[in-house]
Amino acid sequence: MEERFITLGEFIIKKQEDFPYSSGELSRLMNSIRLASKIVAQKVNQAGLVDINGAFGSENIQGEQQQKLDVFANDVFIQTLINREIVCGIASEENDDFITICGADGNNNNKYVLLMDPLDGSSNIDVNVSVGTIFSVYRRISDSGTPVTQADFLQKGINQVAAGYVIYGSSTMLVYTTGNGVNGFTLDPSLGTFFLSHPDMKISEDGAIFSVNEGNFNQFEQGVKDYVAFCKDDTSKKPYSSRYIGSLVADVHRNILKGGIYMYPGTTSKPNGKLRLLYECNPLAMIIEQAGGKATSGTQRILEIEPTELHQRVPIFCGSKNMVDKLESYL
Ligand code: AHM
Ligand code: MG
Repeated sequence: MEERFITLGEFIIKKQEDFPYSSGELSRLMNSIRLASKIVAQKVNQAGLVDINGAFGSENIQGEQQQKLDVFANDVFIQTLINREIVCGIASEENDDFITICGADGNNNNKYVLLMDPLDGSSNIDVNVSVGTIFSVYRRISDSGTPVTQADFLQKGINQVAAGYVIYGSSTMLVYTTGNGVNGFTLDPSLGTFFLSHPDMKISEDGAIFSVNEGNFNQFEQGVKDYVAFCKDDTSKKPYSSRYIGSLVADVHRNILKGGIYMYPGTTSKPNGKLRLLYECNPLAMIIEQAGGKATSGTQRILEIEPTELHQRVPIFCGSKNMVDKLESYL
């Protein structure tokens, strides 16, 4: 079969065959994410009908409560994983605390935990702009058979076994890595099947796009201000293009494909910025590094930060390697 016709399901099986002694748990986990993302994609595509059906979070004309989409996405991912008894714990940006999962027999024998932002950028739904799901998988460090602990989730990003995102855009795409390159799959909605569309994704070393919320400019540290000024400098060459969707997955996905830098720096009012280390920064940093790029907090490689709390925030600068190097030279 030619490569362009490989489905995500086939790809997952093939990956497992490369490791004949694997238990297949990670494959089953990826298959669950594949299923959940198709369900969420279908719902996101109906979002434009909310004026007819009743806005998410409000009552519809039948007097039924419409579930908010980010809550819906959270429930779908959690339920899919619980039903298939694949992970021993889940932490979500939507939940204050992590969830412990036991099998039907009450055992906690599964070895992976999943962390996720089930619907990032959900405020963009109302204006028909791309949103995404971000996920991150770790091997538990507590003993198999015991309930998971917070320490299972507070691991450095370098320990990730897999990471990825789903972008619900003009097409739905699932992009993921298991630490051996990055592959992207596009959903054919007529078949409900993801096909390998972007094998071995690489981000170029140089890029011409910078993505940052310049509304916060006055609150950036001087080095970030100077780097933004460098990006706009047209005296020696064409200035870089500014592109900021305000939907993290979409901004990062574009920069991976086109070359660029994404920045969410600290500000005077929010010194650690806005984005969460465990649900957003670590998985995207793994993807970017696996694609040949770089991700830093400005002082440290994102993947080497020791997490201290589930909802911890960190500044992030990520994308094309030479652009991130240049940014660092200003800090
Ligand atoms: P959310 O997790 O509450 O959806 O917020 C995260 C989003 C990202 O998708 C995006 O990059 C960022 O917030 C935009 O923030 P801002 O509007 O401050 O630029
Ligand atoms: Mg988010």
